[in-house]
Amino acid sequence: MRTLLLTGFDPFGGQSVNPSWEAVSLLPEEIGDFRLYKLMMPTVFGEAARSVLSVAKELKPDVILSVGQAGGRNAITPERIGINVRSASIPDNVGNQPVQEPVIEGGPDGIFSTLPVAKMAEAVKAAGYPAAISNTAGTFVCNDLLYTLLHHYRGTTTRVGFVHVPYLPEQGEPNLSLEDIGKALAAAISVL
Ligand code: PCA
Repeated sequence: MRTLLLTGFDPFGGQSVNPSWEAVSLLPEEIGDFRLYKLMMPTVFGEAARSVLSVAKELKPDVILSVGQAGGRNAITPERIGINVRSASIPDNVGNQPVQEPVIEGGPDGIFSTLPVAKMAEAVKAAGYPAAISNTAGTFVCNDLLYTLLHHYRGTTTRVGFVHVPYLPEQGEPNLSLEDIGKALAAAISVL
C-alpha cells in the first residue's frame, strides 16, 4: 500500500470549527491503495509546515495532501501553485501577522503542486460535487504550508498538494455539508 499524509487545520479567525480537519478526521483509514495518516495542524505561520515535516520525516509518505478552509468559495478547489509570499489580513492563532514577507528567503516566486489538480477536480465533479482548479492559495497560512512543503520536496518522489474547501453550513454561505466535503475529498484522493 502507499502512504498518504493527510492534514487539516484547527479553527482560526474566531471560528469554532474548521471544515478541513472535520472532514479529514471523518475519512476512512484506507482509500484505494492508500493508507491514510491524519494530522491536525495549528493555523500558525511556519509551525504548520514544521509539524508536517517532523511527522513526514518518520512516516516517509508517498503523498502529502493538505486541506484548508476557504470561506467564500463554493467549490472544492485543488490549488495549482504555492507562492513565496506571506501577507496576512488577520493574525494567525498565535498573533503573527506578517505583511509582504517571503515564505523562504531567496526561494523561487512560485512552485507548482506536484499533484494532478485537473484530474482531482474532474474526479470531484464526477462524484457529484462542485470543484474547480484554484490558481491561488492566498498568502496566509495555507499558502505558507503549501509553498514550504513543495520547496522541501522539490526533486524528490514525494508528491505534495493542497485542497481548499468551503465553509460548513453553520459558518455561513456559501457552504457544503461535512458529509459532502468528506466524500469529495475521498473522490480527489482516489485519483492520486
Ligand atoms: N485556511 C487558512 C489557514 C487555515 C485554513 O484552514 C488559509 O486559507 O490560509
